[in-house]
Amino acid sequence: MTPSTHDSQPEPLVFNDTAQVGVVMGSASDWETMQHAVDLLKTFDVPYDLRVVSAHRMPHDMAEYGAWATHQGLRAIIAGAGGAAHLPGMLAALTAVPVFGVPVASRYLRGEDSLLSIVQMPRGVPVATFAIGESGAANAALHVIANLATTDATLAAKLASFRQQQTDAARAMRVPT
Ligand code: RP5
Repeated sequence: MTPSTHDSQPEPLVFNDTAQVGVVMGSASDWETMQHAVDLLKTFDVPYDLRVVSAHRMPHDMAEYGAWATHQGLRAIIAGAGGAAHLPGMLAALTAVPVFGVPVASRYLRGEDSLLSIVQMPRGVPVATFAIGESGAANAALHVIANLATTDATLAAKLASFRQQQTDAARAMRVPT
C-alpha cells in the first residue's frame, strides 16, 4: 500500500554548511520584510542559510533546525515571524545560538501582536528583539554584523565604511522648500 502523505516520513532538511548566520521566517509571506536582512548579509559577504521554518506548521523541522544551528556553530539566527510569533522564542529555547527576532507586520494588529509575542520572553531565554517591519529586519542584520565585526577586522572596516556613507548621506539631506 502506498503510504499517504500524512504517514510518509519527511525528507531530512538540507542546510548550507558554510553558513555563519541562519535566517528563518515563519512563512514565505514574511519575505518582503526579511529580504532587508538578507540584502545586508549579502552586502557584507556574510554566509547564511535561508529558509521558511514555521513554529506552528512545522514544529519538528523547527526542532531539527535548532539542533543544526548548535551543531553548525552558527554565530546568530535572525528569525522573523508575524502574529502569534513563536518562532524566535522557540528557537531560543532549542539552541544557545543568539536569536535576533524580527516582528513582521500582521494584517489586523499591524505587528504589535508580533512585537509583544517576540519581546516578552521569560527570564533565562532571551531574544534580542528589533523594530516591527523592514527597519527591524535591516537592523537585526546590522547588529549581527556588528557582533561578528568584533572579531573580524575586515568586517569591522566594511561596517565603518557603511556607517560613514550613511552619515554622509544624512549630512547631504536638505529640507524640501
Ligand atoms: C506566521 O504567520 C508567519 O510568520 C506569518 O507572518 C504569519 C502569516 O503566515 P501566512 O498565513 O501568510 O503563511 O507564522
